[in-house]
Formats: sequence, structure tokens, C-alpha cells
Amino acid sequence: MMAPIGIIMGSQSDWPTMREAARVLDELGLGHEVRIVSAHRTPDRLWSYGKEARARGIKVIIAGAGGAAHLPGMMASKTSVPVVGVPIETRALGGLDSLYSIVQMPRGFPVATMAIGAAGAVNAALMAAGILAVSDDALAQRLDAWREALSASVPEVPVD
Ligand code: RP5
Repeated sequence: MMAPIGIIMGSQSDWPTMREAARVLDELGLGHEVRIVSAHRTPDRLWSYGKEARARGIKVIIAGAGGAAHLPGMMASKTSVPVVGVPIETRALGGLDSLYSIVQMPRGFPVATMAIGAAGAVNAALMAAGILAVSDDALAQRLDAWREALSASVPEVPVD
């Protein structure tokens, strides 16, 4: 069966961050494919990925990019499949560049923009799971269990 979630990123260098999204999807038993798709270096790949995504059965796209981070927004321009954007932390500007590039979409083409870095990647996976869980009760139960396990792992008292 086709993976319902596409994780795409602008570069191999984004993978250590985006791998966090893949790990959470694995924990939730959610199928995903992973591809490097760069808005600048492989624009034709971006175009065909966006053009074919819905027909291929992709239901949510998680897109991570850093710097002049045009990938999530351009993907949202090419497909109406929901795009969740992850701003990658950058050395020069700490990821604020990525965040601003992704979040300030013009009216009509939304990108659901997460926090900068690994927390954003994890939350992108949880957001994608939440979207799919609207019409999948078994997944909703797994997502609730995941959240409960996280709550249960938080100690009441800090240790030295
Ligand atoms: C972006 O440029 C990528 O998403 C990456 O975050 C950034 C730097 O890419 P590399 O030069 O490390 O390949 O397109």
C-alpha cells in the first residue's frame, strides 16, 4: 500500500532533523516515504512530486528546508495536499531565516509551519498523524496512547 505521508527535505544535511519526524511516524505505525526535493537545486523534481502527490495517495506532506526555505511554500503552490513545514536551524541566522521563509505565505496557499529544528520535526509528524486520525479511529487511539506515554514520562519532581 502507498505510504500516506511524504517527508521531503531540501538537502541531505536536513536529514538529522527530519529523521525525528520519521521516527515518530514509525512509533505511530504510520507509513511514510522520504525524498530529497530541493526548490532550487531540483525544481523539476519538486514540480513532479507536487503534481503527482495526490494521485499517488499522499495525504500529508511534511517539508523541511533551511535558509531561503522555499520548498514547503512551493509545494503548497503545486498541490492542495496539506503541507506541514519544518524550518531547519541554520548556522548563519539560527533558523529565523527558515522560519520567516516558510511561515509568511500569501493568502490562498497555506503551510502549517512548525517550530525551528527537531521539536518542529516531531510536531510535524504529530500534526500529520492528527490530520489522518480525523478519519482513522485506530490511529487516533495510537496517537492518544503516544501522548499519554509522553505525559507519564514527565517526572513530578526534578532531580539534581
Ligand atoms: C536548503 O539549503 C536545504 O533545505 C538546507 O537546509 C540548506 C543547506 O543545504 P546544503 O548546502 O547543506 O546542502 O535548500
